[in-house]
Amino acid sequence: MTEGLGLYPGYLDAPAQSALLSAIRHALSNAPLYRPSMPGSGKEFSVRMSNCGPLGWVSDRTGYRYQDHHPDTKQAWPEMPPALLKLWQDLAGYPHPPEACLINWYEPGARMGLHRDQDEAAREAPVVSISLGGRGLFRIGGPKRRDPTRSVWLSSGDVVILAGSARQCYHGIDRIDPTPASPLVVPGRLNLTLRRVTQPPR
Ligand code: MD6
Ligand code: FE
Repeated sequence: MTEGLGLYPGYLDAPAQSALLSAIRHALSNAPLYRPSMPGSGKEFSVRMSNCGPLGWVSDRTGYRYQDHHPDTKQAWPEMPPALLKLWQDLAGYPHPPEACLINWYEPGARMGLHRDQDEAAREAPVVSISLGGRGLFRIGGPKRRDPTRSVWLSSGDVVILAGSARQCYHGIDRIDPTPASPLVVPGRLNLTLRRVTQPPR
């Protein structure tokens, strides 16, 4: 067991998933998915990304960072849907609102290598993740890359929280089940991760 890992299978019911999908589609109509690239090599990610909220996580040749605008359109990120603020309030156990919602889109065949979320100054805040559509095989290990890992399929409506020591653990998505799953009509998976980025005022 990993201290601080919270798994909430089926946290969002079908109507809540559909409503959230509509809100995310609306955000993506203003802030289209783009294909980020790796710092240094410039190799493209297989996952496409966008964000909503005051800040968004981006990656390009020059590095990983949070910024307040879309890298292609240069427009401010769209507002965070109220349903996501509510979900964070209900689950995060953290007294300040999230500032970024990273939107990841996986086509079948896309994956996300083992990584740690480390670009946030508010390191004691959890990261809350919500899955929609096709299943994804989530793998989580320990604080060192070589630590043993375990895997769990994440389905539409599932929520994962990385808090406490789990917040520092390596994790990734090995593969996507190509079977189309509601509320999406196409094969693929959406994942939303809510983050507090800046240190709250004190
Ligand atoms: C994904 N998730 O589920 C990738 N990060 O597509 C993450 O990278 C992640 O699920 C931090 C906390 C929870 C996560
Ligand atoms: Fe992550």
